[in-house]
Amino acid sequence: MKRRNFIKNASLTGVGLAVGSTLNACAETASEQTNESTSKASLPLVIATWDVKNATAKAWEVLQAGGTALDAVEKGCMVEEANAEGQSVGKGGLPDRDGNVTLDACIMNKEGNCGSVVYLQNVTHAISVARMVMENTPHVMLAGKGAEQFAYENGFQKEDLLTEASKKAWEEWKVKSEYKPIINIENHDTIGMLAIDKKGNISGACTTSGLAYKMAGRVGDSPIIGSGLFVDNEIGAAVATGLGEEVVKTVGSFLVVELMRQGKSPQAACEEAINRIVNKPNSDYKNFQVGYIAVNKKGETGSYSIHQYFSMTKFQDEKNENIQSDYFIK
Ligand code: SD4
Repeated sequence: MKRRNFIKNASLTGVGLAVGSTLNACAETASEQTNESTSKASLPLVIATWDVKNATAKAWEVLQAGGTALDAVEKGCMVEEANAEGQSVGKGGLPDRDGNVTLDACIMNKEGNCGSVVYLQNVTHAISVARMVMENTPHVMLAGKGAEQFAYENGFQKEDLLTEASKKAWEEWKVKSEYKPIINIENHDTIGMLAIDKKGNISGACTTSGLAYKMAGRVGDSPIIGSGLFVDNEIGAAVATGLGEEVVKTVGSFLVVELMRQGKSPQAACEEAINRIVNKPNSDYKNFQVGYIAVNKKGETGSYSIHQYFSMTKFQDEKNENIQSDYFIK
């Protein structure tokens, strides 16, 4: 067994996990690209925040055809971005308090490379622009006009993202509200997706229109690597949804992955990351939502949120299901 793989397996077995699969791994001829410690029966798999069966089905199609986890999460997120009926991400996303739809997205691959766009306007597929930032620039993040210009230079079309339905919702909110952004508990504005491909490699993506009716210029956790999303191909990946300010303050997705590195299951790691938010002095957690989903290198998954209004969609073993997540406030 190669030294690199020995170290990788040792980190998984350090707390007594995966002994059987480690032995199997040692018996295999290891390729640097293949994850020997993952149970073959469970691969590939894709999970996503919220009830997004069409998006996970698209990712699954890519994975089943032998595609990479990176292609799967990008193509999966694009389904929701293109869905103008959904008022969460991409086209049709709810605008900021001035009526402008501004998108944030990021993507991370098995090598630990990442790309991100913040405050992107007039371009539906923020996740694909984020991927281009990762692959075609020396940078990790482009913002605002620069991101938009970069998108046009790479063939993306200019589109009006504010649909009639979202405009109407915003106009109604203006009349009723105290001009505050809506704190997301029961609805969502984001899709986060994590996949493991047939080779055992992990990638993740996160795309959002951000908090509905946010202040102009506001950026949340979703495009911030380590907060909204983190992938470590040796350990696992995590992605967040909910009130981005709280996720950023605890660097939530990085925390979940680091807790898995220390031996916690994805479920226990998500729970601990939520506990960090809830247990902060004077935490106002009863009035906001945060949820995490996570996957480890073995293909085990977990999800946890503060409130019950959260679920995870999972496509694995030919089954595409939406699973109610466990939650903190019972
Ligand atoms: C944000 N985390 O911009 C996003 C919003 C979200 O479900 O996830 N809504 O803070």
